[in-house]
Amino acid sequence: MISAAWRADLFCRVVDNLGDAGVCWRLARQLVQEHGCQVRLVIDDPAALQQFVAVDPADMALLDHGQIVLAPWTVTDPADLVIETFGCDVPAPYAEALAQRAPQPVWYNLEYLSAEDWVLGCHGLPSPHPRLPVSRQFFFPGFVNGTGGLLREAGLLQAVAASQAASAADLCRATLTADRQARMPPEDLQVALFCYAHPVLDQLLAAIEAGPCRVHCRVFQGPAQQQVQAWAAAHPGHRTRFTWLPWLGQAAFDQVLWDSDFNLVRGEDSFVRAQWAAKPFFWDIYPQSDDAHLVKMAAFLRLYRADLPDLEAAQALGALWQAWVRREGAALAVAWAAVCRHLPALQAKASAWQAQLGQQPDLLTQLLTDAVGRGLSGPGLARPPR
Ligand code: TRH
Repeated sequence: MISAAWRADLFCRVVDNLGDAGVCWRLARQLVQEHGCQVRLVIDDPAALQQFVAVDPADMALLDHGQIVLAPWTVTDPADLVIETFGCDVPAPYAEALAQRAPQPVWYNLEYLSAEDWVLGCHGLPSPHPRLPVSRQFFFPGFVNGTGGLLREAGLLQAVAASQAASAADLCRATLTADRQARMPPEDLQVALFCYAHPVLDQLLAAIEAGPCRVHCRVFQGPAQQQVQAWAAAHPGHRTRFTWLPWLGQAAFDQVLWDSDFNLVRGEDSFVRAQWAAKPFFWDIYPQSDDAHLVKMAAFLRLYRADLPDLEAAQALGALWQAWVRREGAALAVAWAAVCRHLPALQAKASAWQAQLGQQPDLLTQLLTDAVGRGLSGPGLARPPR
């Protein structure tokens, strides 16, 4: 662990939804909790944090104790470490102050996550300022060595394993004792659903209803929850059981993914958390106007399925993702049934993939190691050991 008392400025522009704020909040929290940084989260729409920060007392404490300070986009006094996320560009007066500051802050542009090959060539490249004598570094998250890795808090994998072992033991006890009725029937497949409102979501629900597994579906807040509720109301005899989740803090959000057998996730942050959950999943990738998301999804699938020994399982998973993204309702039903049949192989893959990703140093460790190499230091602060 690199420990420090650096001041870090994290810049976040909320484009839409929750992911921009979600990634930044996780990063801010990790900078504080694992690296002793004082973090200023410069965010143009702090309301985007409301839903998941305000409901978690531990997260609120970080704000109440001033360990994470929310700041408007007008700040002009740069910290020791500056991270702008997703190409959001710091304000011009801030960049000017940054160029003049001695010692000069270490400045990163933390980019979007992609499994595409070009990421390897771009990660770590400098991006000189067009006007000022200062340069920032591109920092690309990724799944393979040579990229910046993924956000992963210290002890995360151990926490996932302990939690999953405990619920497996609980379930086992519940099937053996009289409190069985209070619990999920063990034959129910636990599905967590966090997707965008989607044209074939109704068909997916119909496929789940008709599929080989009986499902208990926990549906996160958001427009998809309303869509699923409308579907459930229109199908009063449905056998699928639904739980409508309230807004959860990120820790509780993660826990739902850990506790499920299959996760439907979206965007970027929940996509990563599903991989740490080590459960089969499918990705409602954020749609882009030029269909760039299709290329991005194909790159991830190529990597994820590369060493899946069970070819039929690999095909089933790919067919499900493709049917969803291409909005092919009929293919979706076939693919869902196939995925259910191949769940053991897909579960084994999800566990192996999590372990493989866990070999990489986490994103923040990589970023701070790089920053220390570039002379990250704070005025009056001891330079930390390397
Ligand atoms: O919300 P997303 O779709 O986010 C994004 C943004 O749209 C962004 O503009 C785009 O660039 C990016 O996708 C690709 O999905 P994501 O990334 O999974 O973020 C959701 C966050 O919300 C995640 O941090 C988990 C959090 N969350 C909770 O903590 N509790 C909840 O109850 C819910 C529903 C979400």
